[in-house]
Amino acid sequence: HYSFFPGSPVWPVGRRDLTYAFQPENELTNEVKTVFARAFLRWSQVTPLTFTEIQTFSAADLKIGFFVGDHGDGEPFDGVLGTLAHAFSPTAGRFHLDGDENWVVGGDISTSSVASAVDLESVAVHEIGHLLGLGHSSVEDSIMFPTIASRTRKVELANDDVLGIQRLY
Ligand code: TQI
Ligand code: ZN
Ligand code: ZN
Repeated sequence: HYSFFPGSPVWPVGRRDLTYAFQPENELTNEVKTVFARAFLRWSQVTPLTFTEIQTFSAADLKIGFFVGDHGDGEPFDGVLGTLAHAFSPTAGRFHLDGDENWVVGGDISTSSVASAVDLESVAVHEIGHLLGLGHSSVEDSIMFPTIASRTRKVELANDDVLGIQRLY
């Protein structure tokens, strides 16, 4: 079953057309940015929320960046595997990914020869759930289940994810 953060924080009415931006120093390719756009779309399809990329990082509601090791927020990344990414509850909007992971952006991760490959879209869909106010779920098929099998792609919202987000929004 789905869960919320303590106190069930959400993006308030009046802040439901959300903007996002990428840390400019990361210089991400359009292919990578498209993965995030697809991940946002999955949540916008089942909520009244919209997500629009803007170029002014400081002005964005949701701030996305790849970082390595200690990056100044008290939750350092740890190299390959372990922590892959973290995102904070509403309305913090910070979404950080571990730049040391072997991120898979396109192609079939199940046939990747890299044992530590991690599917970027799967992690993005999960972390956006956190950004919007979902905690972890006990339903194994759900996006918000706290573990994912290695070299697995899981990007489709389960019923449990939809029920949870529609209770919040
Ligand atoms: N990062 C953890 C996560 O996002 C960080 C975390 C632990 C957390 N407890 C939390 C974030 C409570 C918010 C609230 O769950 S992770 C997965 C999964 C991670 C793990 O790097 O371990 C995914 C990130 F589910 F696959 F294990 C993304 Cl999809
Ligand atoms: Zn961080
Ligand atoms: Zn999580």
